[in-house]
Amino acid sequence: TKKAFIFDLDGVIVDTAKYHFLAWKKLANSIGVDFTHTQNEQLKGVSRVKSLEKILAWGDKSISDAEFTRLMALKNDDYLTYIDTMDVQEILPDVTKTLDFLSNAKQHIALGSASKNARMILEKVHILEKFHVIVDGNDVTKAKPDPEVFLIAAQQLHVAPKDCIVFEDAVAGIQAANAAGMTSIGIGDKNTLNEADFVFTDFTEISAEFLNGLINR
Ligand code: B16
Ligand code: MG
Repeated sequence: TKKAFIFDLDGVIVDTAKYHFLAWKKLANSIGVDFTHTQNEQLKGVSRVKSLEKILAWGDKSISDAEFTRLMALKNDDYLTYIDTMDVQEILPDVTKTLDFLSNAKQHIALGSASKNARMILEKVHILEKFHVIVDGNDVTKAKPDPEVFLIAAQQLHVAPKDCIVFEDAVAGIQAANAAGMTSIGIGDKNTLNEADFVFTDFTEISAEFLNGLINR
């Protein structure tokens, strides 16, 4: 049967974490809160609202709802100035090759991201049309590790969760894929992503034989 391959965006297709870092750091510093690379790592796969909540907690700050909304908008406006500079060169190694391989093998291809800017980013790097279904931060009520984002993708493609394969760089994303009953493939560090069914450093390590094995399972 035809399988569905669901890709996370940040950390899998492109490295937008570096832009999130710059925008969160500027925002945190503007309210007198420190922001480090280690903290940025902890925001991977985490929604925008949850990210600001964490930053405020780290800085021991409490603010009004109106201020919270204002800071969220400020961060996103700044983040979008970086996104605006993105082009095809920002696609991570062998991602396009993998998408094309799966497309030639007549498999379903979906995006499952926490980002509300996902469509815009895919457009900027010119791969929007490679996705049959896009589920992002605008479509979900429950963030990863809840499986909602991946289950909606499966449902829209009419593919059973057991026939879905998820590529994820965040621990919460691997947990979401596992909770959905899907095959989870970690992209990144083996120790960090040890809950995944398979882990690869990046797509250059994923062979055609491996992908065919998943397709024909
Ligand atoms: P936005 P993913 C996630 O993308 C990022 O990893 C995370 O750092 C970010 O806070 C989240 O998207 C929300 O992004 O502010 O653009 O809505 O890894 O799920 O593709
Ligand atoms: Mg990610």
